[in-house]
Formats: sequence, structure tokens, C-alpha cells
Amino acid sequence: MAATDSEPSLFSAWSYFQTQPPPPTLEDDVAGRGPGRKVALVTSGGTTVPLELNVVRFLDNFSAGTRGATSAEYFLKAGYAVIFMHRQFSLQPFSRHYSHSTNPFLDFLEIETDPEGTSADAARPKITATPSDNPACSTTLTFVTVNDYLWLLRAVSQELSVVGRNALYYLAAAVSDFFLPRQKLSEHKIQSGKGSLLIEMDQVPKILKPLVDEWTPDGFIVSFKLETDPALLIPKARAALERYGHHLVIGNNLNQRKHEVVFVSRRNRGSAVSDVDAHWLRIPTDAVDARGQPKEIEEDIVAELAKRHQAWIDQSWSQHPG
Ligand code: 9Z3
Repeated sequence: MAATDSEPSLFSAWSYFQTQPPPPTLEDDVAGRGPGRKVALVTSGGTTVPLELNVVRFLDNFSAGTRGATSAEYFLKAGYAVIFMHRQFSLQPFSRHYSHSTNPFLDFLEIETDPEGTSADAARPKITATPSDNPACSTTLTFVTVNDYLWLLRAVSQELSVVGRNALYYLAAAVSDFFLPRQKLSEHKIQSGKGSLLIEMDQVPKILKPLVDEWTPDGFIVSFKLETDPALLIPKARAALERYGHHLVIGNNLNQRKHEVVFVSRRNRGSAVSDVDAHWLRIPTDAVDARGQPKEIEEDIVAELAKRHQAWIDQSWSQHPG
């Protein structure tokens, strides 16, 4: 630093930004057009719906968080920073391989692998990427109720909107469609004296609409659609695209979800949703990956998404260069 005889200036925050030049890449970085780090917000696991204010009973769903936890690992491997927003105690990246572990420090261990598969440990799933592949890039957030989830998603997406197009939203959490608003909740445990129980629930608002239109208008937004009737999958995915105007719906049927999913998107941005592309990703039930381990469909899902996300970022570059 060059020494001078002049008095040191006292900058207020205001005068600092008035007088000092911004870095040349700032505008693009903030708009998400630059080569800045891509960020994936991965939501994972089920949401609960409490039936009482002092909760004794609640509705829940089946999701273990496998899709989200597994995908988060592949996003890290693909170079994304990951915000992992998950249901408390659902599966988490890396430690998911050790189902009964409650040791959070496991996340920071380098796991020795046995490439020949000769040791007694060989039967265990192998950890192929660890957070050290991507130092300091992951954040974990926790929800339990559907109310927690909605508030958290709104807050995080508003914050994340600063990275613009570099943000990818991977909404794999199984979100309840129905809830009991605070005003209708019984304060104390519902009593059984009256015999049968009738509960009328309200519909959870369609959160994707403000997410797309207001909270993070530049994000690349991928939602999941879960069905148990295969005939409904593509029509419902198409209806979601039409209703929310986001980029992609990944459809999965409950019983086939580990082996096939369908990517439903518009053929061209702006084209009518009647003109959708349905692209199936399938893996055989006995598929193995390059290391001879059972293949996980999330590897292919994330590879395909990373490609589409990059193409979309590049497209905005070509439309609004520098
Ligand atoms: C999914 O469809 C996920 O793939 C699964 C993953 C929940 C099936 P697991 O955690 O299961 O691996 O056991 N998530 C989205 C489900 C959802 O709530 N979608 C809403 C809907 O279908 C739209 S956002 O209406």
C-alpha cells in the first residue's frame, strides 16, 4: 500500500459506496449471469400437519428424504453449493449411508473405500463424494410442520434471489396439500369422549405461484409431482406447469420412483403447455454404477438438470451479454 501524508479519510458506508468503484463482475454476479457459483436449494422429506396446538397428534407422510439427500450429494459432486432444507431427522447427504447414525461429525469424515471390494466393509455403500470436495459450500435448514416449510421456503428463496439465474430450486419435499389453520386448531388434546372424529382441513396455498412470480423470478425452478395412478402423472405435471409457469416438473409414481421419473417441460419457453416434452429417465432395477455399486437414479436426474440449468444460463448470456 502506498504511504501518503494526507489525513486518513473517514468513510461512512454511504460515502464508501459513493466513491469506491464496484468490481467489474458485480453486476453479472448479482444478476446470476456471471460464471459465479451455482446454488441448489434442495428440499427434502415430509411435512407434518399438527391437529392440536399442544401437539399430541399430527398427520404425516411416507417420505424418508432419500430423493433429496441423494440428490444433494450429486449436486455437490457437480460443483453446486447446496442448501439442504429438510425435515428434521429425515435422511441427510452422506450420513444417509449409515441409517442409525446420529453423529453429525460423520459429515466431515473422509471415508476410506475399498476399491477391490475385498474387506468386510465392502458390503457397505461407498461414499463417493464428501463435503471436502466442495469445502464450505453446504448449509442445512430444518423444518417439521408444513407451516415451518412454507415460511422457510419463502425466506430462503427471497435471499437466494440475489444469485439470480445461478439458483436452482429442487423441490423434492413431500408437502402436505391440507392443513389446519391456527384459528381452527384445538388448544388441547382432542378428546375421544364424543366418539368419531371429523376434521375439515383447508387447502395449503399454491406456494409455487409466488415463488415463481415474486420471490425468485430468475431462479431455475424444478418441482416434483407424486402420483400413485400412472395415468394421472403426465396430465398433473402438465397442469402444474401451466398453473405456475416454472421450468420443469419431474413426475414420479410412488412405487417406481427409484427406477423411473419423467421430466415434463415446455418444448420452447413461452410455448403452450399443450405442447410439452415428456422425457423419461429409467434405470434397470439391477443397474450398477461405474464403481460397481447399485446405481441411483438421482445421479442421472442431477446430470440432466445440471445440463438444462447451464443451457438456460447460457441462453440468458446470449440474450443479454455483459
Ligand atoms: C416427490 O415426489 C419425491 O420424489 C418423493 C421422494 C417424496 C416421492 P423419498 O423421500 O420420496 O425418496 O422417500 N416429492 C414431491 C411430492 C409433492 O409433495 N409434490 C406436490 C404434489 O405432488 C407438488 S410440490 O402435488
